[in-house]
Amino acid sequence: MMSDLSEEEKAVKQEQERLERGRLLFTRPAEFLLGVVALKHLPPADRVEVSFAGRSNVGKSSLLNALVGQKKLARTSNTPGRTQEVNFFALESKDEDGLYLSDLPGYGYAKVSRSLVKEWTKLLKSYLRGRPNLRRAFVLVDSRHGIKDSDRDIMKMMNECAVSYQIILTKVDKLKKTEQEKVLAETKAEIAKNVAAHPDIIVTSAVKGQGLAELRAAIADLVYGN
Ligand SMILES: Nc1nc2c(ncn2[C@@H]2O[C@H](COP(=O)(O)OP(=O)(O)OP(=O)(O)O)[C@@H](O)[C@H]2O)c(=O)[nH]1
Ligand SMILES: [Mg+2]
Repeated sequence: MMSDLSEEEKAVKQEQERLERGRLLFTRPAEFLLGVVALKHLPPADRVEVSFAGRSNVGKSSLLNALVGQKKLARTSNTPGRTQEVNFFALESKDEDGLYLSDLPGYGYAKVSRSLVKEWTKLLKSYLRGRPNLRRAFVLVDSRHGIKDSDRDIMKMMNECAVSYQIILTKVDKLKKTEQEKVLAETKAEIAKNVAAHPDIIVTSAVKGQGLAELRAAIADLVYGN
């Protein structure tokens, strides 16, 4: 007779199923829904939403495109501060509830005027505060630079707005393995003090595809429950 699976085998199988659920979720067609500059234009809060925040040029739009497997869904650019609205993308399904992904305006770009920064902060704050279906904000951090003060400001804002968030390290294809490990350890140590931060950090490369399966699975956990 066949013996039952060991605990370890069970855990491996569960993780495989989790990754598969994430993969399937992202086989849905993704569509650009709309870009909003004011809150009154937000789409109805009737489905799970996750958002992507981070400094200008950190790779938010690139990561979104890589996640959904479409090169040009979200506009990427070499000009920091390109995405100036909250852009919404929808993953629709005939049989299941939909999912919204939102691409937030980048922050921390020195060359924008103070009044523009003020506008963005206002938009961001009211979005974070007034979005009941926002299940998690991913805060993207460039793995070459680690957490910066402007990231700390955003995380503080998320804390205050009771939005739970998770750090994603981006562009790890630019780092050697030892450098990756170093920035991961430093980032982990910093967020350990923070209760609103998810303890797991997802290490990604939009270019090489690293971490995408894990990120898709993390989003699927939010859609379907653990
Ligand atoms: N090597 C490498 N480059 C990347 C990666 N992700 C993004 N980039 C590059 O980084 C630059 C900025 O990427 P975007 O995705 O436009 O960044 P963003 O965070 O959306 O920028 P804003 O909309 O201006 O806030 C582009 O030149 C991308 O090609 C990555 O994983 N690896
Ligand atoms: Mg962008």
